[in-house]
Amino acid sequence: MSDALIVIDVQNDFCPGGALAVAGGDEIVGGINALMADFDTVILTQDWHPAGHSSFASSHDGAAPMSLIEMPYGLQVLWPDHCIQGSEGAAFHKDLRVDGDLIIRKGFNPAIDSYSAFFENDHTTPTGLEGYLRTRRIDRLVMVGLALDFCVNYSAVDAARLGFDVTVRQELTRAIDFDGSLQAALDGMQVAGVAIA
Ligand code: VGL
Ligand code: ZN
Repeated sequence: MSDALIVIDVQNDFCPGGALAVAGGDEIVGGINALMADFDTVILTQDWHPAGHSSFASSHDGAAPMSLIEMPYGLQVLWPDHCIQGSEGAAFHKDLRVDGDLIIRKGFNPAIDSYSAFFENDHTTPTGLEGYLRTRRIDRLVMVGLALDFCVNYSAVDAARLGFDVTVRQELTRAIDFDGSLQAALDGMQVAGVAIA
């Protein structure tokens, strides 16, 4: 059995100056690059939405960014347009090492958002990452990246539920921290059995 580093969404739109900027999002790049050297397997994820994605406030008449909407799969935050496929905002931070083993894209289904690297937000449509890890006999995961309270949180909780041993290295993450989302995420990860280091 072995381990993998999963680097979540270190993309321009989540860094200062981006469309959905996370404060200090760019500060973690150097530390993540250094940590990659400790892992045989490095996996990067990339938020990858088509224009007009249903998670964008601009796709819903009169909806303000950061408001909530009821979707068929549950409550969804409506975000500013971000990480549109092929755009500069969707590109990885320019200093991030991208010579990992696998890049997994998510959020490309127009009707369902996908915070987690494992399942879309309906919690059932898989991305395929679980199969990749299991067939490569990887059972321990370390997660870093953006944003701690959304995509890192959802990925870590899903991985723990699937039976992986999961550690989030909090100093190599940054949070959006919107409406109590950071504390809720920390509590939820703890309940799910995720180690926060
Ligand atoms: C993310 C909101 C919308 C993230 C992605 O990477 O945490 N957050 N899309
Ligand atoms: Zn997104």
